[in-house]
Amino acid sequence: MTGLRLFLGADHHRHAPLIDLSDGPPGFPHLETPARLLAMLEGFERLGADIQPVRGVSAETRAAVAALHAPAYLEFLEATCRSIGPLEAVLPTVFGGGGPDAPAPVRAGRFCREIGTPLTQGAFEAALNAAEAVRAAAAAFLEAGGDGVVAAVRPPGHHAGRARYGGYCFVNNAALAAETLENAGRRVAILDVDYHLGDGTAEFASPSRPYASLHADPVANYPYLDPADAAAREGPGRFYETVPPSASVEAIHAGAERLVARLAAARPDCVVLSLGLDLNGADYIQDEELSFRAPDFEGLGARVSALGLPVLTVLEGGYDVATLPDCVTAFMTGFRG
Ligand code: OKP
Ligand code: ZN
Repeated sequence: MTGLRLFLGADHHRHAPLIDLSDGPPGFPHLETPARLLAMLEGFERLGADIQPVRGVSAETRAAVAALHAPAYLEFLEATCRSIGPLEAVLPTVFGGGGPDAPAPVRAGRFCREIGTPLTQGAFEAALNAAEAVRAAAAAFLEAGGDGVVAAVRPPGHHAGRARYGGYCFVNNAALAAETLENAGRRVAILDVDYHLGDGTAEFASPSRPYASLHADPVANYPYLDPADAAAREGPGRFYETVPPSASVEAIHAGAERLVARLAAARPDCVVLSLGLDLNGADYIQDEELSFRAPDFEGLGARVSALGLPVLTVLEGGYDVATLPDCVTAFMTGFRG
């Protein structure tokens, strides 16, 4: 597959959480690992992609992240990560309490609503480096157009809100990509095909920056939203397609087709694709196991390409390391023909 250009957040391994307490104690080996990005890269390598490693973070990217997220939130992340030793982690212990001088785990509960996302020494560094790779990808996309540009990054971003982290995410990479393209005068829509609703990205959506998401029920699955929470429902600039646990592969493809048509009707001139590969029913992340499997991503990619618009891709979830390469090749085959 020619012309496929990846911008790799090469410092991603600085964040390697060990224990995943998402389902409570005793926890399981954390799913959001460096190995999962390597597995996705393996898929892109099979497709002959040109992989450009991006290292560190520039002052421009820091400023762009500061324009996207709340100052107090970024200060908390930076200071807390600086205080963490190697192999240590910070998880929230108290939710919504404590003052500015409270211990880090208490402060964490002001910015996070769950205990599955450990802050590690390198979490902020890795998230900023992902942002750097996203901005490099956006610059290449603005220059070349087309749909061959991918930001190959972790940690993922679509659960990160303006002032909150969680769901393995710290900086909203898709919103950052959208903002970068908008600053260059583009009209951007965000399409998210991860198994999970991107509640963080939903926070950054508006009628002028529509967000369309295909996902499992966000009340029965992470982010386990309160049904009264607006993010759980469609609204101005938010288009949702919920996949029931019993959905056939054909029904999932049809859902993607409807969603793409609705997003295209909002008339963006380009699309940021949040590409999660965890619709794969072999993925341990699923609370409601779908019948969808790696080869079925080809049909999903084909539905996305029906947008007929230039697409800048940003990677999100996908945790089944054994089948991730096949998920990537299948999706890209359908997507790029
Ligand atoms: C991040 B992304 C369910 C565990 C859920 C958190 C999931 C975060 C998903 N048994 N843990 O959207 O892929
Ligand atoms: Zn996901």
